[in-house]
Amino acid sequence: MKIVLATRNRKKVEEFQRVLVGAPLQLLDLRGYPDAPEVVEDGTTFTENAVKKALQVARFTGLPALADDSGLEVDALGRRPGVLSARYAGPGAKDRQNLERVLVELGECPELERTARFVCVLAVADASGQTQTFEGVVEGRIARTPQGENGFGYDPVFVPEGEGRSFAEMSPAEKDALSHRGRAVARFVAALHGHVGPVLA
Ligand code: ITT
Repeated sequence: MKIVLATRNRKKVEEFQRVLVGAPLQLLDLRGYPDAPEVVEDGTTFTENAVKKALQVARFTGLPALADDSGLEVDALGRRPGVLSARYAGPGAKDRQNLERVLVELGECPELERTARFVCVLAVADASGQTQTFEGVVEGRIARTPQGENGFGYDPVFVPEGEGRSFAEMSPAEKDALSHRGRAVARFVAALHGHVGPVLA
């Protein structure tokens, strides 16, 4: 089955290509559709935004589409940045600026209160408008300073539960095995193999 990855984030595309190796899918991405419209992410939940992205790309391309809406929820910040993760420091903000804003807002917040989680909602849609979603979550905490060079986004400050290293200090395979995206993709692949649900039937 051909499926279009409905994301403009190159790092997400790389992660999908890694974790979907071996799945019975031919992965296409938006580089092949330069005129695909920009999706306005105005939903208040990851699910709303993921479904919107997948539907718009499926309708535009006429092919099934797989979208990811994801982000970081920091408990001491009332679960922000959440759906605003990509633009927490303002429109067009760079990953480093977003991460610095989280660190500044947390300030001297003690270790035990620096709990956080990454959430990923994957939405699959087909051109007829049917959708399915799959969620993955990884619990962890926010480090005091950025550590490591791998990954993207908030990886240098996110330390998964039970680990001493940030995602950015792990190899890609180590991150994939623990990550919110890895977990959501595992659920998607299980459904694919079981041929369950409207889109994957
Ligand atoms: P698309 O909408 O085109 O997929 P995006 O980067 O705008 O790309 P989102 O709206 O889903 O995607 O925002 C997700 C943001 O959450 C992302 O830019 C990072 O800042 C953060 N994020 C998500 N997954 C992450 C991960 O695995 N590691 C680090 N940060 C992550």
